[in-house]
Amino acid sequence: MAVERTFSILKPDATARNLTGAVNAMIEKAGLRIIAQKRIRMSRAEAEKFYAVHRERPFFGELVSFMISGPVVVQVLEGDNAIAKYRDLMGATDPAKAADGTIRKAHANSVGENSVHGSDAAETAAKEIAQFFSGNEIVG
Ligand code: FUP
Repeated sequence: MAVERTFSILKPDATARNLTGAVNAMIEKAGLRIIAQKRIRMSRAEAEKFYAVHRERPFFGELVSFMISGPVVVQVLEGDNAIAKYRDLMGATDPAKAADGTIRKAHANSVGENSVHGSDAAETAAKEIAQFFSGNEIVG
């Protein structure tokens, strides 16, 4: 299995409830290594750029407002098959549909306030990591 890197965000609903450590424990228990991490306040421009793929969707405005409503923790995760592994660990977008043992089942409030983001493919992972981290901030 290939060692991959993926981009993760602990969203404002997670930081507001002091869940950074609880989510990180689930990430590490799943065998993923947190090889870069910082707590930031996203600007509106950064959030709009990050979610540009969703700009025509009806929830875009609400999504951007939520992502800038409080601190987020941006991360780079590394491990075997990291992209799919983290998507599995996150669970379904809607926490009501998320499987037991997933981050969203355990912690998410709603489809919008769903605690975590994870890249969906290798190309998006590379692009998302590059938006928030420079090479010397990533220590594998
Ligand atoms: P996911 O890949 O599971 O994070 O989900 P999507 O890429 O489909 O959606 C990105 C974000 O848009 C979600 F995390 C939350 C938000 N969203 C909504 O607010 N409403 C929706 O109906 C779908 C997504």
